[in-house]
Amino acid sequence: MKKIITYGTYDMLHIGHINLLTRAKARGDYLVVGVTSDDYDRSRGKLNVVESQETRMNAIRQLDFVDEVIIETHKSQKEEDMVAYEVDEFVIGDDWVGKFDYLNEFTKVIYLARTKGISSTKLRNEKITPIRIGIVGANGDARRFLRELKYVDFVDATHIYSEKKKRIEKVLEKHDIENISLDYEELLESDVDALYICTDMDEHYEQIKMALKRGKHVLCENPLVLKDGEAEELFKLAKKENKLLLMALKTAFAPAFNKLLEELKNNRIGKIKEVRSSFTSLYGERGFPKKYIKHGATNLLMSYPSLIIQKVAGESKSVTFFDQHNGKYDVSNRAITTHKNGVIGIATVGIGMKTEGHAIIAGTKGYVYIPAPWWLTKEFYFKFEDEHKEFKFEYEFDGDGLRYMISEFASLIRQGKIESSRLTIDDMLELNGVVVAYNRG
Ligand code: C2G
Repeated sequence: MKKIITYGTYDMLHIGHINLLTRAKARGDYLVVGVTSDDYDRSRGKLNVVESQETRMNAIRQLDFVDEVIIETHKSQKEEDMVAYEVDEFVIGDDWVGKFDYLNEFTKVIYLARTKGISSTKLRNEKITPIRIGIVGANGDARRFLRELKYVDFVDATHIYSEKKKRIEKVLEKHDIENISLDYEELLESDVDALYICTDMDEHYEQIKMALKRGKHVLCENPLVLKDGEAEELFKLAKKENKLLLMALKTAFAPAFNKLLEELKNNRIGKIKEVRSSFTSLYGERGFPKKYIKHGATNLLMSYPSLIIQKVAGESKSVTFFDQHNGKYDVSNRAITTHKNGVIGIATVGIGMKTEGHAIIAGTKGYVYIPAPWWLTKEFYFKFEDEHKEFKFEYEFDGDGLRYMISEFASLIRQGKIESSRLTIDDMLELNGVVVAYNRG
């Protein structure tokens, strides 16, 4: 039996894909098709894929001449698959000529002519209506968001709102935004589909509530809200309105971070016992305004270390804080959480204390080490008692990483989903809950 393998994203499956797949099948008896995972596509810079990995895989499964559909999650997988599936030929379109010659070591590499005049990009350009986003707040976060937005197609910042006109003007120096509003109501009246909220954290609760009530999807900077019950109320409202409410926590959507979570499932470090992570930033030295700094280390930073603890350890049972206060706000804090599965979480934050920003996940057989800054996850190491067994994963983390988050936000909206599997509503309630528990005192 002659086995053929080919790979692709197959976004908006079209005649070009079908032609390639039928010709691939005709070269042998058994056709294996590798469909790229969403994270793998994001890690290789394909941020504009419209359909989810499940939709794309299902479309390929419907083709009766395809014998097996697998998921492609990382760059070196092709070599591994050639051996695992005992492949006779690797087939791919000639837009890749030369790029896969290295696979000749494992199997025969065939480049087939692409079908002219059709592509997923062309279909997307014809069929996709861009999502219109309103920026709420005109500060450094807004500028960073707009810089990264350029890397994601079909999402346009069409409006910006701030009460301070001067601040809007500063944003407009570098970014073209058609409509400006000095009044939040006016923005909500407009035809934007979604809002990116990056105002002072005290304003989030009201702004999110108003936006959801007016039928807007919301991406909001962390922490989402500060007081008991607010997050629960807002997620309930989002569900009622069938709108997406997502916390802007970029790490949750980074390809390497998601790969790390996937790798942890294979039990290589044994049973996980402890997750330790920190995030410190001397905002005073970095010139941030006093108004911002006064929120304290926990409000400003705790969502990040809580994220990795939540994703690895799950639901918590208790939280104890060890904070250091200067009389006005907490300059540092350590939150120790116990979790239902027995894991201990140790999250350290500081704005008046500096420490290494790494994360460690400790298990009974070994540990994972993510070097600083772990929240811009690029690489991570599996380490063991026997240091020779150590191995490393390496990924790209482009720009500020917001592009991965924006891409996820847009693709969820397009798919009509109101929850992300990478940052679920339960995840957000748990990690916002740590901030709320501290504020409660
Ligand atoms: N294709 C084609 N004709 C077109 C468009 C695409 O023959 N008009 C082929 C591509 O050459 C590729 C396959 O269809 O062999 C899937 O294309 P994409 O979905 O664009 O996937 P791609 O990014 O090329 O994936 O691991 C992933 C692969 O390396 C390539």
